Amino acid sequence: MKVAMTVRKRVMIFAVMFVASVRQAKMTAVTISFNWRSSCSCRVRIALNLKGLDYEYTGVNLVKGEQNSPEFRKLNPLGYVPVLVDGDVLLSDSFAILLYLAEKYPQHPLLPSDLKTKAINFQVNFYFLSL
Ligand SMILES: N[C@@H](CCC(=O)N[C@@H](CS)C(=O)NCC(=O)O)C(=O)O
Repeated sequence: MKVAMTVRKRVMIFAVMFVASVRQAKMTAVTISFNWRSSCSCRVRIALNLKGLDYEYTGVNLVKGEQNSPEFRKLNPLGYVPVLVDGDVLLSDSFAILLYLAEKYPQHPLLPSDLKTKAINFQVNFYFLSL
């Protein structure tokens, strides 16, 4: 019962953050290719919005298999969203993108400055990525 409540709470938090990120979407130099159902894509968009960065996004319809198109495979040969293009930087993998954004755009930090707390944050991230 306690576990079910925790999952429900996590889903609610995720839903609220997703709605907030969609509402704040703007146009700019940073481009992200994503799918609206992809949680990996959503967390990158949440980070872009938390940092107040303008960005342009391109939808990739995973159900229609657009991730397998030759055009998209040029961006990510593995065929996964999200993909971020920032100038001459082309990155895939949401965590790599988050770490890049954290360092390139230091405003509104995504990570705590305290090393111990930051390490715990990495631990939680890697744990969920390995599920
Ligand atoms: N480790 C990658 C995983 C990316 C990933 O699994 N993306 C899924 C959507 S959540 C995808 O693009 N799947 C393509 C497919 O299923 O063909 C990340 O964090 O970005």
